[in-house]
Amino acid sequence: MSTTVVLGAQWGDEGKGKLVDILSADADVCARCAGGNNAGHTIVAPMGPDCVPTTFAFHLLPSGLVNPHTVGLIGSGVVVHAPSFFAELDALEEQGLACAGRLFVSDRAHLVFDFHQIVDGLKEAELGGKSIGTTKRGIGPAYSSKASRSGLRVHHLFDHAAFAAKFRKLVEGRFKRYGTFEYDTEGEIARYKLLAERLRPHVVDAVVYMNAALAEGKRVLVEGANALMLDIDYGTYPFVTSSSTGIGGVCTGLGIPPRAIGTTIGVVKAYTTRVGGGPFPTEQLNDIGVHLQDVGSEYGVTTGRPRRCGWLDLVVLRHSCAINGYDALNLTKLDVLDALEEIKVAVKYVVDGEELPSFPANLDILARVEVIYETLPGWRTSIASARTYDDLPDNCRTYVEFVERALGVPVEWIGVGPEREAMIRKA
Ligand code: 2SA
Ligand code: GDP
Ligand code: MG
Repeated sequence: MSTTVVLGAQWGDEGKGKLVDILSADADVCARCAGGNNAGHTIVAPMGPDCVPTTFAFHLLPSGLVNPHTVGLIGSGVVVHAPSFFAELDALEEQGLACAGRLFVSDRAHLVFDFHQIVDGLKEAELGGKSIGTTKRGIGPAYSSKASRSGLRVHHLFDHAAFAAKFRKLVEGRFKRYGTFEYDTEGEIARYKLLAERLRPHVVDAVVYMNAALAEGKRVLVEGANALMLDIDYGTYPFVTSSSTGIGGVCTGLGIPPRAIGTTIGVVKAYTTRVGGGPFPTEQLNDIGVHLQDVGSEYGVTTGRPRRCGWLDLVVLRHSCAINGYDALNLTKLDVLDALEEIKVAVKYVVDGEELPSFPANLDILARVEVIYETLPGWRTSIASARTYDDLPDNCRTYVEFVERALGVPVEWIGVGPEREAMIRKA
């Protein structure tokens, strides 16, 4: 099967971008299926004749574009903020990545407008102390427009009069709900006339595109955005994003049948982070949390917000494995644990003296769990230069194998640093 899927297994920022970059060396197409420019995927790749390590931050565009021969496709399940599309494209070109002729977007993808972003902020303000902690990129409001069947899609851009009428109605609806806010509706309509022409050469019927690619035997890499615990159905609702970030979103977001999917790789950070609000049972609001944040440079790629940090959580990961059915795992940022004397891993949740059989749907129950940990010895040495599994110290391999055994999924990739070459391939 020619399609490989990379999905975040926790609350995001596991290091998906780095694996996508490595795998796209062998991919003809790298496709995004869900989310929007809320994502932040970092890649550190050698650029130019001197191979200078260069950091790229992708938000809406597929990270596989770092490889000059890989085509990027933004699928129908993605929500697209057109000005951000071009801002990101221009920034990549400035960094020396020529993307002309190899970036496409589905005509069925929904559009995110600036008023969605304003509404995102207003909704968060309404929630006060119970806010989601969104990226304020308009993601939730854009998916709301889509689900309530009043959204505008990429193809709508190409009938300007109809687009303008629908756009005015959409903005009016938001004014009714949130009160009139400052927004230049007519100015936006005029701006989108120009954006439509700029976007036109990138627009494709992504169903036709993907199915032709599969029929021709092209190697397709699907880049998951956000992660399973932020999934609209299976995450810690309502502290989630508004798309299907798991394996189901791959088929709906790209218009491909399940049988087209070959390998699914789950990306698992060797500890856990979360950015934004919501429950986080293994969070460490202490020196350990601060240490993980400092050593792991845990700050949002899109918003710069500090990420909350804690121990690895096998209850979360079992839930994630059950839904996404990973064939293999990429354990990332193992090097961040280098200095720790001992490392804890959550193995079960107990409520009222009883072990919970699974990750609970009800956040009130989740708030009451006692987390039971197993403690493993640290390795107290740098693994940053390890390039084979045998280079890793014994205690480090014990940690990897503990995770493998607990989840019943092989760890095939191990990240030991941000750079492309800092990845061990475990046979
Ligand atoms: P939204 O904006 O509606 O999708 O926010 C809803 C929740 O989803 C979380 N979310 C994220 N979590 C981790 N990483 C994300 N991308 C950026 C990054 C985040 C950043 O790579 O660092 O820069 O802050 C991401 N995008 C959305 C969000 O925090 C809410 O909890
Ligand atoms: P993504 O959203 O899953 O693509 O991850 P992000 O890019 O938001 O965050 C992951 C961060 O960790 C980025 O700064 C990466 O460069 C970095 N990173 C990825 N893998 C590793 C690793 O194995 N070790 C270390 N130290 N950093 C890594
Ligand atoms: Mg990220």
